[in-house]
Amino acid sequence: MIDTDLIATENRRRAEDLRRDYDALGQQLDRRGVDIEAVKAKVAGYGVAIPSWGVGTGGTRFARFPGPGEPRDVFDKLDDCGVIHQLTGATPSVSLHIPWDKADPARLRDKAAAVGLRFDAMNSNTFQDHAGQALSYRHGSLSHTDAAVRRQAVEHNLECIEIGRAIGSRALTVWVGDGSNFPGQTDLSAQFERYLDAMGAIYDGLPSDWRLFTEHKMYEPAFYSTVVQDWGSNLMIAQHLGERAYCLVDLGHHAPNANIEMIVARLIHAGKLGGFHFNDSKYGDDDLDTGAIDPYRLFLVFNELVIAEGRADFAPAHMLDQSHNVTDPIESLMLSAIEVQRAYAQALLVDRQALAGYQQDNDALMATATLKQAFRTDVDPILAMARTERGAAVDPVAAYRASGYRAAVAETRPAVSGAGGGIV
Ligand SMILES: [Mn+2]
Repeated sequence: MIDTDLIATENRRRAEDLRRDYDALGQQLDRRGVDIEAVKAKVAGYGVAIPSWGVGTGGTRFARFPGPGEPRDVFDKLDDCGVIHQLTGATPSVSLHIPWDKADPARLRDKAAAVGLRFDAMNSNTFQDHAGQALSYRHGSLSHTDAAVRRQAVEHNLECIEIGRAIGSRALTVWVGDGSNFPGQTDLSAQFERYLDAMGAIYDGLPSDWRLFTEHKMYEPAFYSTVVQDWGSNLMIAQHLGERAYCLVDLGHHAPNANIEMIVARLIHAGKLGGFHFNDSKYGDDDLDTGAIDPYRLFLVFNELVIAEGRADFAPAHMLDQSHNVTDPIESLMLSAIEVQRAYAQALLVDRQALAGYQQDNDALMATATLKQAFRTDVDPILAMARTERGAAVDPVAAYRASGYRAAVAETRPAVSGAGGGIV
């Protein structure tokens, strides 16, 4: 972890400027009828989960170029996640991936407590074969034509639930690579029915206080069709399984130009929005850093979430899910968590009353200008003030670099080979 004296010293250097910026923004928001302290309190209460796999260097199907000090196991990953939360105060939980993160549950619990984290949703993995596995997922898992393969995939998911129960998780996320690469390769309807049947067996094993998330993806690794291709299929699954089944929206898993904020609104309407995997993309499922390409879209998604905030039982799970190929993953994840917080803060600034009036009057120009006013507001002082008040860093990347954490862990974590594909 980072020396708290170093964080305090770094923050002291920036305290005076931050106070001035915060007060100026507070006056501006006051003129707009917004209480800056109320916005800050909401931002401070917001958290986004870190995926354990995110702290390793990602890659493409062509290659992976690992950086220094790559985490060797789940305990190293928890150390890195602890640093991210210590410096941002925005990432209180970690989402584990089984079997990559399989370890003694008691040790996992102890380690998480030691670094100030808890566990978010469990992630199963039937999109690749694992050591010691009896049957292959080459041609699918939960929708495989062979009932024995489907059974094996169901058993794996039930094991993920068991591990999750032992470490205090309350949700299972299922994403499968099942689909087809050629027209005619699979009976699209029969494959979906096999998938639903297998998911039903997993749902039956779900503890009563757990939620089950299914994640749609348009393509990849199957390139012609995927069994959970889009939000329509995903909604059918959640409605078929039952009230504890919800849809997860990964921002990268849609066709280019898809109106994701409208998909979010529809899933909210159906009471089936389970949560998000945040990332950004330019061309496809690029897994770029959240907010790197289209921060306005992220804001528009949060605009829908803020509208729905007051709804009963509305508690979507928020997680980052992105691949860091050329940056230090800790730095990318810190900035991405802040980008998510920023979108939330901006969405809180929308003048709802004015917007409703413009919508009622069909004043398209002023309606969209009202959203833009909130989006254009520089909320950095709110985010930084929320961080410093809880002992996190005003400037997390500067504090992280000053700490020398990466060089220090590189001393104890051996360099790893970058050979082979690194798709994550
Ligand atoms: Mn995802």
